[in-house]
Amino acid sequence: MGADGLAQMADELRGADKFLLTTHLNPDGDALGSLLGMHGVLRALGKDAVMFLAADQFPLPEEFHAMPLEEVSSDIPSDIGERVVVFLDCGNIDRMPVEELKTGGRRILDIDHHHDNTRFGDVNLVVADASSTAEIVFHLAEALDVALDVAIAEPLYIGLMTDTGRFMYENTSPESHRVAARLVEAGVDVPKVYRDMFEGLPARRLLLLGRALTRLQRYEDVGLTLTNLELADFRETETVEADAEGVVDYFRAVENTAVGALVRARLTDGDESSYKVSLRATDDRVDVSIIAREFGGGGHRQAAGFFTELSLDQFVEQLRTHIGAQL
Ligand SMILES: [Mn+2]
Repeated sequence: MGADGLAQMADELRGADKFLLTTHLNPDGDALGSLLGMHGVLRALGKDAVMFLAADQFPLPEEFHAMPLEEVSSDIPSDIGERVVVFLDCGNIDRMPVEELKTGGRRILDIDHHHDNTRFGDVNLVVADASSTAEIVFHLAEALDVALDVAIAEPLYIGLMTDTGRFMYENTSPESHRVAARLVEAGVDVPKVYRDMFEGLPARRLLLLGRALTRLQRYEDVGLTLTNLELADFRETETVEADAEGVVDYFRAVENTAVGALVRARLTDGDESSYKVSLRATDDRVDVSIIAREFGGGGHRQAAGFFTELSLDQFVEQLRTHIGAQL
């Protein structure tokens, strides 16, 4: 990890007293884990840090129910003018739809691991070979001499574990295992974390997954395994968007798949004419973040997402072309 960038970011964090911490839209385990972990680090330094997520980001996905997110607020504090804004795990400032945070000459710190991060901060710590933003926050805690307690270590472990697909994806490095070991030494209750996140599923989630499984489509020519979920699927199974989390992983796991895709209707923002698309690449030749950027989204080589207003048929045609161009 670039020691200079790390030291510079540590200086920035040490040098200010009041912060607002936030992360990207549709926050995942790394977004929430690095948010909570950084909050704990700043609190240990005696700083005043508030965590912010826009109101329309709630409810958060079910698997995060055991994370202590009660202090995450949807109100911008009245003293925002005095706060340094820290974006965690956010590759692009447009993935934060709250204009108030981007304007007004605020000092912005950008801590992230997306390789296509647009360096939108006044200071950017972008470590593309870190498995997760949580891993970067761990190194910042070290640089700041903050002793890890379980309240810091557990969310960082969740960020690391989820972004590596439970230590399974290509970004799982010796370093990510070393960091995980340090977090477990700091008191993470590993079986409890996995139970909280992956067991005790509401039955409705399986009903939604069942809909997705029955609609599997295979395009052998480009190794595309795709499914779609429509508004009726969510309504009839009484599910919410967050219940679709993880569905795409079943499709990425199908044999001879280069790209697994979930194309799902959007419920929360009233934009019923568009789909949210999640792509997962399992073929080294395919970089789905390139495809996502073509559609105005972003992400990683192996996991990316975006919105589209195309019909399902039109979208599938375009997706096949984009995948074919990389094979
Ligand atoms: Mn991440």
